[in-house]
Amino acid sequence: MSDRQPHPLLPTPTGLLQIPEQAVTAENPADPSAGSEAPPVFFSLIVPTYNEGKNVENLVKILSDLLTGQVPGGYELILVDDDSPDRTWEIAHSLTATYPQLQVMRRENERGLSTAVIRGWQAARGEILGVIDGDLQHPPEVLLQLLAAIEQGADLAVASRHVGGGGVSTWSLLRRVLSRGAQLIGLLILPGVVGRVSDPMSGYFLVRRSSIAQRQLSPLGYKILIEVLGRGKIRQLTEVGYVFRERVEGESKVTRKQYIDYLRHLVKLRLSLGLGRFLRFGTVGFTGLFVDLSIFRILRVGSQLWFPTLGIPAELASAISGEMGIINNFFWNDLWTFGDISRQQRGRKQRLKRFLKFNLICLIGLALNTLIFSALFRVFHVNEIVAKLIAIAIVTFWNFWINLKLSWRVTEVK
Ligand SMILES: Nc1nc2c(ncn2[C@@H]2O[C@H](COP(=O)(O)OP(=O)(O)O)[C@@H](O)[C@H]2O)c(=O)[nH]1
Ligand SMILES: [Mg+2]
Repeated sequence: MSDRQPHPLLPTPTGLLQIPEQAVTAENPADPSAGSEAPPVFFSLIVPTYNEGKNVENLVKILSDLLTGQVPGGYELILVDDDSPDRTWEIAHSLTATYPQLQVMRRENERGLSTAVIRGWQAARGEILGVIDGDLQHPPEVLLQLLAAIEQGADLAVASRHVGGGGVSTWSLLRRVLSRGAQLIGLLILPGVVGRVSDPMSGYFLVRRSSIAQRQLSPLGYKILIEVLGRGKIRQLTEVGYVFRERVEGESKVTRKQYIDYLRHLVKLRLSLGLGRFLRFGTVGFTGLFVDLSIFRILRVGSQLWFPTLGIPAELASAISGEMGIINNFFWNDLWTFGDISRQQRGRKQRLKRFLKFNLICLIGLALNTLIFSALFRVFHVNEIVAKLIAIAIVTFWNFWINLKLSWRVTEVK
């Protein structure tokens, strides 16, 4: 034990959840009257805790052994505890005498993992801001790889369970399915945000202060990474694989509420980021459905009126009306859904190329639709309307991605 005095507790920032452009340092104190003497550092790592009393000493020791001397420019650990009944904050506070790079914030007026992380970042002195769980489920060694990625220019370095070297140790099938299901829902609601990383649920990452400073953050629940991806300015992104370890001490705080908060968070972000490309695509799809059905009806009824002896066979009518639907969808998608991209690929030839690709993709989509429908309906005996809806949902998603990647390919833009 050292004979140093423990630091005072860090005051909890209040007001908006916004990270200052300039770190809180001696020259730039959060509260000028407080007379902070702390120098700036390169890296600030936040550890959110709630009832982690049994983990905290071990964690601080491991992190300090790992990082001390390894971070040019220095680092700090900020433990943000929500006034845990097991007094995690008090245990951590007593460690600050031994570990001068450790700071402790005891939050008494706010709750929740994501806001705890942001409050920690607001008080941080670093240029690089990070977060790691306080229960040792995130292997600390990976921090060195994350730091290296940042040094190589990444704005955001994410520890991921779903890239090479990553995994989830001994999760049950149900837990894996739930986790992937949550990811899929995220992809549907916020493809441009959730689709940027393989593991959007990760709570282990580093981000440049400059990428998130001055942005008004307002997360809900657990998934702070989604907030950072959604509202930050992240140009370069690197993922590093890690295996999510089992908990040895303490217990998980995840309850059903976190799943609901996650959904609410997705919707909230979606609304504040505006109607995304995918929703525009879905809306256009609806108009196409209307065009297809109306023309089909007109052709069938009309053919009986005009050519009572000949008639237009149902298949022919369906093919014609289907193609009209496709043309309708192309028109609106080119103008609206992908308008920003098509305006950069002008010219009739370019447009025709996009149209032909779109057509082809829609036809493949139709085949896929029929296949999925038939499998669900005949093999799994799903109700036919439900089977149809599932098939439409999957194919819409597929159509969207393939069209984004092929028909309106961004890389073609110089
Ligand atoms: N400050 C704070 N930390 C929290 C809260 N909920 C969870 N944590 C911490 O966040 C980390 C991850 O939580 P955990 O319950 O282990 O999530 P899981 O690993 O997904 O089961 C742990 O360090 C928890 O102590 C909270 O409401 N406030
Ligand atoms: Mg955990």
